[in-house]
Amino acid sequence: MKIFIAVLLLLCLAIPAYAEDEGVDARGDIVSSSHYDIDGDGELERVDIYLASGRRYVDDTDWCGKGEKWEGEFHVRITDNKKLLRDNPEPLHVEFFWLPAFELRFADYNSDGNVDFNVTGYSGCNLREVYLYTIYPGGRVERLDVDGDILASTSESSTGIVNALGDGCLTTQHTDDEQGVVQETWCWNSSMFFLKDTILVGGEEGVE
Ligand SMILES: [Ca+2]
Ligand SMILES: [Ca+2]
Repeated sequence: MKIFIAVLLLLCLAIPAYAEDEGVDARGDIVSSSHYDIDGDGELERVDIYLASGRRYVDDTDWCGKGEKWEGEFHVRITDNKKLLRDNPEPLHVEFFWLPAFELRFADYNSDGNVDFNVTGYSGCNLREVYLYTIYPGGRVERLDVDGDILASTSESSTGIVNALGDGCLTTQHTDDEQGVVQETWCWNSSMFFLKDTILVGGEEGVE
């Protein structure tokens, strides 16, 4: 009888632990979770990037994109005090994100009053491509078009260092294998960003 009770107790203890593990698995689909007051009402909204379809796995094929990653279609969901504002159906333009999860950097890159963010996607062994998105006050997320490719160095995380200059222009830096560290200035012309200026800010010693 004592053994029976002991087994019963163990089972009771095991059930909540299992339920918690299930919860961890569900949260494992969230690639990025950040907070920002997107509508300027003084209350923070939550901005989640999640894997809408695809898989989380370890890519052990020998290439620069290997590692533990989420791969598939990523959506952006905005919630306000636990109420869903908008689950955006348009996927991000990124095929995969490496772990771990990350927080977004927010800024108004094109100075139109709506906050923006960026994510970076694989663009070869030494580079990431920076994708810019805007969030409208109701939660709609749209990509900000770019006439060309904005690049980031591989040392950056899944969100790149994009400096908003406050006049509709932004700067980014990346390492070019031949030139060294290159700084680019991109400016918004009311419909897309275009490359305004490129300067060399570091010699070949800056090459990663
Ligand atoms: Ca708000
Ligand atoms: Ca903006």
